[in-house]
Amino acid sequence: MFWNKAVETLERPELQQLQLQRLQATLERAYQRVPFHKEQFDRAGVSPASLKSLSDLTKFPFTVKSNLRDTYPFGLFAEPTANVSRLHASSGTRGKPTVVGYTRHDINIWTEVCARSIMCAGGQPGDMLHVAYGYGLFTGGLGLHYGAEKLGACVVPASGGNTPRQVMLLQDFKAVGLACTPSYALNIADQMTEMGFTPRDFNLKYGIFGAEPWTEEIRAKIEEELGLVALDIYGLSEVMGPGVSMECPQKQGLHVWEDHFLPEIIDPASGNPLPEGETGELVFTSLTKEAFPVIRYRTGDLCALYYDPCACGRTHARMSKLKGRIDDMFIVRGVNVFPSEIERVLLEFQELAPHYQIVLSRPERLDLVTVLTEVTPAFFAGHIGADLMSADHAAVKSLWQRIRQKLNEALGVSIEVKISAPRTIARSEGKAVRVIDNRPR
Ligand code: DLL
Repeated sequence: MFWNKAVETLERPELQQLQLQRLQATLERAYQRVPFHKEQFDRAGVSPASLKSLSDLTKFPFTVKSNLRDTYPFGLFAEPTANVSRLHASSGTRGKPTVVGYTRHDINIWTEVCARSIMCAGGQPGDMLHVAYGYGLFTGGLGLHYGAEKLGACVVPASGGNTPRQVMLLQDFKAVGLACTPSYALNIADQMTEMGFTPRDFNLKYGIFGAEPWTEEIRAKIEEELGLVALDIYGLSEVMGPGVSMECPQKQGLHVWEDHFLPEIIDPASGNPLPEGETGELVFTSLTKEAFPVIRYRTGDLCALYYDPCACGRTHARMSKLKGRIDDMFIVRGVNVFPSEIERVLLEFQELAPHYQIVLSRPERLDLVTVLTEVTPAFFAGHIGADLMSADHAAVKSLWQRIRQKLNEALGVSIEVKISAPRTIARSEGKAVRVIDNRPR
């Protein structure tokens, strides 16, 4: 099912023609209206006229996150705030947030791509969609809310938090779609079980989960525990918010809405473009944005792009599920480790709940990585009376050894593991905090 079939199935030559026109207009807008971009273009010896074909884009300079911070709050806007109808901001772990703006036209486009995304996930006009992404400066809640309304769905603007109440609403209202982070979906599933419900007490059919990395193993858990089809949605505030790309039920990657967002994959070290199918850093140029055009924005996210049409009929490029962010990677004794690789190993263990945290410390001169895991209530109940926290307990000791061995085999380095009782690891209500970095700076 398509929200905008003509565009979503456009033949590639036509799509590329459209992209070229829009790209030329975007470069012109950025150059004329944003002093930062003019300086960057001038320094690189390019002007909007240098772009004759899509491949000329590689001559243009990148934009990076720190450029947004350095021009805080509105330095990269191409419109005065009087013409901006909405601001959003991403929290940022340190210092000031990064601020983005939308004209009315930008909001309309965002609404369109979110409507497309919901339908791509299997949503229909008339569906009830429960949106448990945060509403506020975060783009998740409001972005999908507008898209769902445009689609003709009935939106439940639950926002994040108060999980028992979310479960009650899901049960009473019988929403068919759930939109939230995958870690929050697991939290909701836990809460359902705790309140004595099974998926049959609900009416959920599909989930629109994103805003953080999640593995296929987490997908399988969510699908089993909530009884729905779990699909991946991607986006970032700088480019728009949710709805930059969306997976369809084929689960063969996320369709990038390429009539509005032009993706590239580069080698993060050299900045050179990488061929189709190779994993590298995802870079976006906006094609229709007015208030906050982005030119070759380096997302820091790692994935690959594929251009062959999908079995669903959509012709827009597909990006693979994200491997994670470049800055999420840490190095243990010279070996690069992504949290997603640890997640994959942990989820193989039936004894473990799908909640974990990775703590980085530096007790002496070497980095130490400790994975905090927790056992399922079933495992815990099976060993009642035992001091589960004690590494001497035979069942725990055996589990501990097996986890360490599997992690060692998969990652090539040894990692500390701690096992704790059910519900001891902090639950997420939005983006999960997977890595806690306690290393001295
Ligand atoms: O997270 C927008 C969003 C809201 C996307 C709701 C999907 C659903 P930011 O807060 O600016 O925007 O964070 C953007 O989150 O660069 C990725 O690192 C990460 N991210 C977003 N979607 C996914 C995903 C929103 N599906 C940053 N898989 C991005 C993995 C994701 N990581």
